[in-house]
Formats: sequence, C-alpha cells, structure tokens
Amino acid sequence: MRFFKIFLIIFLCFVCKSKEPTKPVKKFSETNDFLVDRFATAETIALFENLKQLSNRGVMFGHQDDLAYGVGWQAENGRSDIKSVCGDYPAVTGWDLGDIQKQSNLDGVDFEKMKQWIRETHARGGITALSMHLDNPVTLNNAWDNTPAVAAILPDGNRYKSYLKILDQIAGFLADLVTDDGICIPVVFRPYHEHNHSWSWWGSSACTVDEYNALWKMTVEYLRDTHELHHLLYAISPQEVNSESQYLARYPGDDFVDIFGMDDYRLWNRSQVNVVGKSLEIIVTLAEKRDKIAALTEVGVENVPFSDWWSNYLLAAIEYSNISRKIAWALVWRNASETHFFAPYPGHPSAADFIEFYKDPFTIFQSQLPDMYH
Ligand code: BMA
Repeated sequence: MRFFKIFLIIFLCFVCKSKEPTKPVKKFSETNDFLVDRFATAETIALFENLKQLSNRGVMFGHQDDLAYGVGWQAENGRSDIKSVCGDYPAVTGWDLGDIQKQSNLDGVDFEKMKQWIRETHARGGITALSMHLDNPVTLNNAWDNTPAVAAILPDGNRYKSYLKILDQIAGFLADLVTDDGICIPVVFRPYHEHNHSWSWWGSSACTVDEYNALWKMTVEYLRDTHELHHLLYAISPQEVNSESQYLARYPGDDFVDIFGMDDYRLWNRSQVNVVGKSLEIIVTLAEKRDKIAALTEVGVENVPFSDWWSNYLLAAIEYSNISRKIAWALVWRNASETHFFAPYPGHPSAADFIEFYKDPFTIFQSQLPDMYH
C-alpha cells in the first residue's frame, strides 16, 4: 500500500509536469507595430494617434509645473497662472522627476501631489509630459554637474546597479499614474533632454554618442520590458537644432523614439522668428518621414520681457510655414517667482497679448481638446 502511494505521487507529478507549457505564455499580445512599445495600451496608442491628428489642426499650449505653483502662490486647489489669465488650463502640463529619491522634486514639488495633479489633468482630458533632471549618478551632485557618468551606469559600469535603483523609483512613480477605474494614464516621457548641449552629465561633453544612445536604450528597455510599463510615449529633445544631421547626431534610432522634440530658448528678438521657424520645419520633416510626431518640448524667454511675445515671437515662429505649424505642442517653462517665470500671470505686461494668443483659432488649450485617449 505504501509503495502504491509513493508510486501514485510520482506518477501524478509526472503527469502534471508534462502538462506544463514548454514555452512561457506571454501576458499580453502585441497591440501595434509603430510605437517604441509594441505592447502599448490602447489609450497610449490613442494618445499618439490623436496627437498626430491634432498637430495638423493647431498647436497645443503647454506649461511646466502649471498646477503646483505660480508667481506669488503655491499648491492652491485648481489654481494655475494660465487659467487665471485666460480662463483655461494648458493642454499639456509638464513635470520633472529630478530628485525622485526624495519626497519632493528638485523644484520643491511633492511627488504624491504631482501624481494627484497628473490624475486631475487626465480626468479633465489634458496631457502630461515628464522630464528628468536626475542627479549625476557618479558624483551625486545635481544634473548640471557634467562630470562623465554615463559609462559608469551602463551594464558594465560600477554604478549600474545603483542607477537601476533610481530607475526603479522612476518606474514606481509611473506605475502609480492610474485612474480611479484602474486605467494607466498615458504620458509623454522625455528623459535626457538637451543632450546636444553640454550642461548636463548626459550632455555632449560628458559622454560619447554610443554611450548616450546606450543609456537611452537601456532606460527604455528597463521601463518597458523589465518593469512592463506600457503607457509611455518616448520623446527625445535636443536643443536648438539647425539641420537634420545635427538632430540625428545623438539619436538612439527610430525604434526608440516616438516624438521628435526640440527645446528652444532663442526667441529673444524678432530676427530669431525665422530661425526657430526653420528649425521647426526640420523636426516636422524628420518626424513625418517616420510617421512620428514633432513638438516644441520647451520654449520661452525668461520673464517674458516683450509684451507681444506670444503673438509676434512664439506664434509667429510656429506659423513660419505650413510645415513648421505642424508641431503638436509648445510648452513654456515654470513660473517659479517674479524673477524666474516663462508664462504670464495676472497683471503681467504680456497678459493681454496672451489672451489674444489664447483666442487665436490655431492655439489649443485644455477645454478645447477632443477626447485624446480613445
Ligand atoms: C531650469 C530652472 C531651474 C530648475 C530646472 C528644472 O531651467 O527653472 O530653476 O531647477 O529648470 O526644472
């Protein structure tokens, strides 16, 4: 009898084991063949398609840290300098994940509140873009310490494991971007920006082209494949580019980029309008050839010293030609204080012109967006 029981157990184990599938079953099936993420969620694919369509119709206005603070206020429910000036929220809200290892980001925005603002933005139909001023992973100084560090955080480097811990925290933040109904909120993820300039540790003086591209790919693969995050569109954003070859000089490849961004801080005089317009033509052309999207991912002049800047500088550059006007959005940087701001606030000399900019049929603010997620 005892012998029989042992035999039965061995027999059952064998039968069960032989029924196990030989290949691991994939949790998801591919959803698309054009995004960086072949497993992107339906809402993420919809965001990409809607951004593309909308880029033919107008330009969305964006503002960094819009809901967190403005000139003279901090974290007030529903407040936004843009809304105070024109009555509507920006279509795109930008946030930065620098200092992810702390409670608040490098500009003092609490990460839990940031998540809440991103959920609110999504609930109102708006769009979120995330940049990343991460500390130098070798010296642990801020992002502006351009001591070489990229080689050290690639898989063979001695800081690889500690850098993955930072990316784990980024992934944790992104994974929390979920609606009350459990839907992942699609976001534009824009790491390692302005990399053709030299101020940062991922910039042109601090790493080789191959190192930059390897860092980009490693980051995408870690978030997408290891952490299985499928609600990101990946945007690259060199600064002030004047030719296609300049744009592609540091570029991880079409399989790793969804959005062709550019950051541009040259609009300090009217003669720059054509210069910026031509650069926008370049990014639109590059993007269209690949069926992707172009965007002015950062733009502005500090403290907006020209009262007609919105119409005669920014909109004029975007409307330079039928090509340049196809950028999907233009985002201005944060309103930190009376001495460091990029958007208008009530009483600022450019507020009246901003209202004209808002009324222009070509500009798109949050309440004018179609459903971007279906
Ligand atoms: C810069 C400035 C800094 C800020 C950084 C990241 O351009 O606004 O004060 O810390 O962006 O947001």
